[in-house]
Amino acid sequence: MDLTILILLTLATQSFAANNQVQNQSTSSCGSVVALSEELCDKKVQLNKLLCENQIKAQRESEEQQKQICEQRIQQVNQQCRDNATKSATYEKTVSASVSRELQSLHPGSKYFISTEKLSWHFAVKFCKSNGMELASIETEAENRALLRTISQQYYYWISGTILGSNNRKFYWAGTGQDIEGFKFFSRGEPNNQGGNENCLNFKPSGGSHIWNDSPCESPIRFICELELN
Ligand SMILES: [Ca+2]
Ligand SMILES: [Ca+2]
Repeated sequence: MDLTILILLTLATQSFAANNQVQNQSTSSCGSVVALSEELCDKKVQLNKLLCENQIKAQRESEEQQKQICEQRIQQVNQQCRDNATKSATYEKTVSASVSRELQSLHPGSKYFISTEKLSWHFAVKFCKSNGMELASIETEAENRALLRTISQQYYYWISGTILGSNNRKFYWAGTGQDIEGFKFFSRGEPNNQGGNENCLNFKPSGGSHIWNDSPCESPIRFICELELN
């Protein structure tokens, strides 16, 4: 064999072997990358699956909470309706139909009957009681203001304040049995027990409005009944 051809053959053989080695290394590296990618994909899928499951769970819990809140609201409304129906039934039983139609909601917690006929304080008490109410007791400035806005400026009106049965001329509300303490609306100089027999309280016309005043219980004047709702 020619020497030149022998050298060429040797070089070609070495080059072929080197190429094979490079190709084998490259194939092995690609396999690792593919395996890694698949593993990442699996983890990504698992992670998304977990996220979805958690979202669905949170949504279910939220729906359950909303359902419970709705059920509680429905129960409360039902209870209020039942209470109102009971109140209404009681009220219809005790207050006569003719008076019931004239009751006015002037102040929260009570309804009021404002008379146009005139009676003594005792007969006014009797009228209110026989209709399931009491002669009005005025515990607060707001209640007093509400009545002042409504009653006629030119008339006296009995309210339930009195000293009857009191040893020390201390006024109390006969409608509730409570002493008249805290809020008071007497004009200056009242109660003055003029003539020595002013034992019952009324609204007395004064300066386009009214003030509290003591008068003889026998005087026939208008009156205010109160129906406490609580
Ligand atoms: Ca009252
Ligand atoms: Ca007086």
